[in-house]
Amino acid sequence: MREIKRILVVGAVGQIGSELTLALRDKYGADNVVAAGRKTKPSSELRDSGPFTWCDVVDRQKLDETIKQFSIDTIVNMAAILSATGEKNPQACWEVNVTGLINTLEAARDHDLVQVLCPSSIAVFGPGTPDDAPQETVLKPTTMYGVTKVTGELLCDYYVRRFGVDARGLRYPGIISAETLPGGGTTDYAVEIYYKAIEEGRYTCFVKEDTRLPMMYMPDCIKATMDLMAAPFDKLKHHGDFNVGAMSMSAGELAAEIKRHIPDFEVTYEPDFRQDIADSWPSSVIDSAARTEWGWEPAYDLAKMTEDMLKRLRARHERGELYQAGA
Ligand code: AKB
Repeated sequence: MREIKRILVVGAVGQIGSELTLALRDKYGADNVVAAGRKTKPSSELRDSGPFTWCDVVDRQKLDETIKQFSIDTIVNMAAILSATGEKNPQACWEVNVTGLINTLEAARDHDLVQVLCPSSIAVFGPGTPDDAPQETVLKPTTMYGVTKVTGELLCDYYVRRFGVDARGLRYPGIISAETLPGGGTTDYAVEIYYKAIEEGRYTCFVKEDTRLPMMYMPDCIKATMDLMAAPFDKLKHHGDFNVGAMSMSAGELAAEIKRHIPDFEVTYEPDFRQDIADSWPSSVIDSAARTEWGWEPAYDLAKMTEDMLKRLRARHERGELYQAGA
């Protein structure tokens, strides 16, 4: 496997991109990881800790120029429209998630890139998938986001087989984090609940109490992503579609865990259109392929994550940062 030297992270201002970029800068050197945003203003940490540029992954010409300008050999494509926003604007979801992905894969061919990382999601699953989703299973999603992610997985595998492109991806579960808020996903309630617990002591949850979904804490998400990027290509039997599990809990269990730290915390449940999306996804995933092929092992469970989330959010609250975050 050729060595990764200069990485472009597109979608770097988003929930995963913003933390992943900083972790990649630690590992590969700050000057070697270029963060690219589309229009959201980056945090000063992201902007000042290494190169920052503007690049919309849907714009192939701009992508090519950025690759040349910074001598990029690896792209991490974190640009995506998530499930809830995708239902409001399915065409934009297809455009960003599929056209953006094809641009990344074609750029990999044209510029002979070392690797491209193209994330997938548990949204590839649908009502016909078993509740504990196996690696190989029925992929018939009912959301446009899910349709784009199944397409993305198939495209990655096609480019690996047909053109020898090193394309990789994980099926992210709901990602919970204390720095950048997610935007437009169905699993967003699992992040918002912590912010509201700290700021207001109450939360109105948009899915039912017994809604159970696979989730993961951000440090595990970063570790999974970087471990997959570092895995020897010839050891991989799968490419764009690794299941990665960490924890699975209902909204009620999540609320109960927060209440152990904040006993007066009150949660009410008012399901909206996102309930149907959540109901179409499995409760948990079987991730034996990731464990066998590149040694995946999560470090955080619900209790450990909750302790850390509350500690971090309390510190941000004391610095007056949370209301600005808009949760
Ligand atoms: C969403 O809820 O849309 C995302 C996802 C599970 O990919 N967080």
